[in-house]
Amino acid sequence: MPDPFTPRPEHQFSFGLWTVGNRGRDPFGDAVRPVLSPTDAVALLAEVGARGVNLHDNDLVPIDASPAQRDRIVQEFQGACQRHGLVVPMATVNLFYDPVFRDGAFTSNDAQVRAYAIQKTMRAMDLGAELGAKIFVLWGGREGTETDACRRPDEAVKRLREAVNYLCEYSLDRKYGFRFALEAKPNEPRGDIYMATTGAYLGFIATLDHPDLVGVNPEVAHEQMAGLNFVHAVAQAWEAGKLFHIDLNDQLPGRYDQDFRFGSANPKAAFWLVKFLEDVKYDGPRHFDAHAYRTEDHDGVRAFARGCMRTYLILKQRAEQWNADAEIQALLQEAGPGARLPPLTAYSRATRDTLLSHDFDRAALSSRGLAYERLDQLTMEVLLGVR
Ligand code: GLT
Ligand code: MN
Ligand code: MN
Repeated sequence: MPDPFTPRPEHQFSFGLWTVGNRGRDPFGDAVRPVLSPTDAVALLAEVGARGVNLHDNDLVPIDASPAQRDRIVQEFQGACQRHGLVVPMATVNLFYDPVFRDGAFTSNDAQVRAYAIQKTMRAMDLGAELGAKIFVLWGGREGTETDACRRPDEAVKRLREAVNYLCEYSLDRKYGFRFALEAKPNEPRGDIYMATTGAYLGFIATLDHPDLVGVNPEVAHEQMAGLNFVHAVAQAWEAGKLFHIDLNDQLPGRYDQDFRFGSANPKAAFWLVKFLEDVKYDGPRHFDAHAYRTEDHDGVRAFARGCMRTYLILKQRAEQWNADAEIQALLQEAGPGARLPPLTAYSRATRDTLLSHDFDRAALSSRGLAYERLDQLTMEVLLGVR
C-alpha cells in the first residue's frame, strides 16, 4: 500500500529558497552548513517531494549582479525547475538585508531609500513574473522602530500605503496579474515592526486604491510571537477573502522567531490550523517558512523538509478522522445552536418586536453542560493515535 503521507503535487507544498538554504547563522554564531546553490535547492526540494519553490530576488540574483549575469542565473534556475518539475508560485523582495534599509524601506524617512525600495521591488516583480509566480509577498522586516522619536507612526502608514498603491499600479500596467500578500510580524529584526499582526494588515488593505489585489500572508510563528491564536487570524483572513498565501512553521510562545519545523512545537494548534484549511478547502500553496535546526547537515535539512510535509498530511488525515468520528459529531450536535427562537434572520420591525418581547429562560440557557471537556479529550485521543 502506498504511504498515505507521501507529498503529491496537488498538496501544493512549497518552500522558500531561504528555508532549505538557511545556513544556521544566528546573532551569536556563524554559518554551520555549506552554501546550497539555488539549483541544488531545487534538486533537494524535488527529491523530498515539494511542488513549489519561492524566492526573494536576492536568494537567486545577487544584489550587485549585472543584467547579463542576472539573465544567465535566471535561465539556469528555470532550467533546473523544469528538469525537476518544480513551479514558482510566489516571489518576494528582500527589503531587509542590505544596510541601506537599516531604518526601513517603504517607510524610511529618506525619500531616496523609499524610491530605491520601490525600484528594487518592481525588479523583483519582473523576476517573479518571468518565473511564473502569481503571488507576491511583502514582508516589511525593517519597517519599524527602536525609538518612536524617528517618525510619527501614522506617517509610516501613509508611506506604506503609497508604496503598495504604486506597486499595484505597476502590476496592472505590466499585466503581471500579481496578488500581493502582506506579511505581519510584531518585532525582530526591528524593536517594533509596523503592522504587527495580520489583523492590522486586514484593516490597512481596506484603505488601498486596489484592495482587491491585496491580501495577507499570515505566518504561524509571527502571530504566536504576538501571543495570538493563529487559526483565528487565518480564519478572519479567509472569511474576508484575503488568505492569499500562508507561511507554515512553529514556535514556542514568548521567544524570538524560531521558524521551527511545522507542527513541532504545538501539534494541537497545528491540527486546528490544518483542519481549518482543509475544511474550508483553501486551495493556495502550503508554504513552509521554516528551517532546520542549527545542528543539522544537508541530510538533516531533507529530514526537516520531509517532516514539515509529513506532519501536515498526518494532521490532515487526523482532521478527516475527527470529522468522521460519530461520538465527536454527536457531541457537537448536542452543544449546537439549539432552537432558533426568536428568528434572527434579518432585521425587520416584525422580527425586532418579536425579539424585544421574547422572554428568555436564562437559567435554562446557562445550566446545560456543553461537554467541551469530553470533546477536547476525544480530540486529544484522535491526535495521539489511540482512537
Ligand atoms: C524572512 C522572514 C519571513 C518572510 C520572508 C519573506 S523572509 O525569512 O523571516 O517570515 O516570510 O520576505
Ligand atoms: Mn514568513
Ligand atoms: Mn518567521
